[in-house]
Parts: sequence; structure tokens; C-alpha cells
Amino acid sequence: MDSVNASESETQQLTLDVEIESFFESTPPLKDSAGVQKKLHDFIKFNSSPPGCESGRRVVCVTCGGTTVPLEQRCVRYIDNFSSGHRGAASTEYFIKAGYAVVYLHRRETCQPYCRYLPEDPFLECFEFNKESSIQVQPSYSEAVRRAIGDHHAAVAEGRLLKIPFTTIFEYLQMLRIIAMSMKVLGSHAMFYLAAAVSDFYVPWKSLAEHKIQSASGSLDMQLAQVPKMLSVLRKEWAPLAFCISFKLETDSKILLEKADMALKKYKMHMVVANELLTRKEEVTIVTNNGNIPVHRDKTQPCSDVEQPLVELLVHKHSAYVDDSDT
Ligand code: PAZ
Repeated sequence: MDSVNASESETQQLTLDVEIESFFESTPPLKDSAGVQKKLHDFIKFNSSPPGCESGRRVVCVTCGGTTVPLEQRCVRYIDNFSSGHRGAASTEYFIKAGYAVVYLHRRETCQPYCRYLPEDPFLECFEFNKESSIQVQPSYSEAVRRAIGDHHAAVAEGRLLKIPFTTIFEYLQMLRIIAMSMKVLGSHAMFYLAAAVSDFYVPWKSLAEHKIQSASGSLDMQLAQVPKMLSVLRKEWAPLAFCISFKLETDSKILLEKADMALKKYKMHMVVANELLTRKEEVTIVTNNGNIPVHRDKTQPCSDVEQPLVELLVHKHSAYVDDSDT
């Protein structure tokens, strides 16, 4: 890098640092930041030497669901980012099965681990009265309910699943920072699997109207600021040794891989999972510095999903990364 480019990138970094600092300074504080930090501390300590295990478990932070951008402080209206939370919920199950402990940073009311096979609408369809007027599970759902209860209870009882909910972009980024800084002690044994759909634009808290915006004054003009990109600070400062995977969603297949490759390089991710909105449940492409790896759902299996081969591959890559870091 010549000196002109070096100073240009230093200036860009400095600008980003200032933007990030001012984002966190102007953000409404989390309701229970101390409580979240305590839960994380206990979770990480427990999984560093779990009873009956010779070594500590690896810990992955799975993020999922879309962040909202409030348009009023006492929020009635907001802008949302699309994500059902399915990717994160399914991946969490596979990470736990592979021996990981999972910090599940998820959007409230989106898909939850172990609930994928239960009816969403209406959930009550699962239950019925028997002859004695007691409630029982509908026979057609009994296997799914048995599995959901068994796997979920086991994950919680073994101390492998910590759920942290968010709604707004303000909550999400503050939580992500707390989680990353708590996981720093795990070094290369930590992984970030960043599948959440994070807003690119927001209205800074101080510029928001306090009360519901009134429609009587006609059309609405609103200036949205860019959300500072936190991925580079996650890599550089919050958890520099962690294995980091981000996701890139596009609707135009022509630009998908190029955008994923740009994110890989710009934010120094270890891998970027590229997916297209319409085909995201069938196939994804893992973009790495050593080439691209396509991953498909096994269509010959009735209940298969793309998360299973994806997580298997990433666990394998993480192991290689840990071995490399240890030597
Ligand atoms: O949550 P979901 O299963 O409906 O969708 C997953 C996804 C498409 C939100 C995720 O795979 C993803 O690409 N997240 C990053 C989105 C982004 O580019 O901001």
C-alpha cells in the first residue's frame, strides 16, 4: 500500500470510529444491560469447563431475524428488515448437535429453535380435549411436540442455549457488542454466525419525534442516516480471534457473489454465506478467500434443509481454524 492510500484508509477508519462512537453515545441505553452481561458471563464460564467434559465447549453467537428502525421514540411506526428467523433457528439446533453452546441473538417473535415442525398458525391446532376434558396433544403432532420438548429441554438443561431477544437496531448492535466482548476470552474457540438482517439506514434517536407523527400536516420527509458498519470493529476490537461468518442477501443473482466477496475483503470476514431471497432455503454459496463452495439441500430427503450441510461444513472449517490458531 503506498503512503497516499495508507493515509486515505487511516482517515476512513478514523471516520468510522467516530461514527460508531457517536452511534453508541446517542443510542437509548438497554433496559437491562447489567443483567444481560451477568447471564453471558455465567454462560461462558459454565461452558468453558462444563461438568463431565474434559475440555471447554466452543461457543457460537447465532444472530437472526430483522432489526427494526423506529420512526418515533414512543414507537408506533417502524421500518423493518425481512427475516423469518428460520435460518438462525435451524442452525442453532445443528450447532448444539455438533457440541457447541449457542448464544441466540434473535428478533422477538421470530422462529425459535426446536419449534420448526410445530404449526405456527394457529399454534393451538396442536392440542385437543380428551374424553375427560383434559388437554392432550393431537396425535398427528405428538412426534413433533415430543421432539421439540425433548431437544429444547436437553439444550437448556445442559446449559448450551442462551436466548437474547432484540427488536430495534439500537438493541441489536448494543447486544452484539456486549456478546462479542464477553466472548473475547474464548479466543479462536468463539464463532460468530451473523445471519440477522441488519438495517443499513436509521434515524438517530435524537432526531426522532417523541410522539406519534401526525398525518394532518401532509406528506412525510425523513432523512435516514447510514448505520455505521460494525463488522470491521467486531473483527478488529470486540473479538479479534473469533471465527467470523457473515451473510449476504440479494434479490439480483447477478450481483450476489460480487457483493459477498466485497464484504469478505472489506470486513475481513473468514467466510461470507451468499444467498438469494427466492432460493435461500435450497442453496447458498460460501464465499472464501480460497474460492466459493456451493451448499445445497439434499432434495432426496423429505425433511432436509440447507442449514444441516452448511453448519456441518462451517464446524469443520472452524476446527481447522482452531487447530491453526493453537499451533
Ligand atoms: O430468516 P430467514 O431464514 O427467513 O432468512 C435468512 C436470511 C436471508 C435473512 C439470511 O440468510 C441472510 O442472508 N441474512 C443477511 C441479510 C443481509 O444481507 O443483510
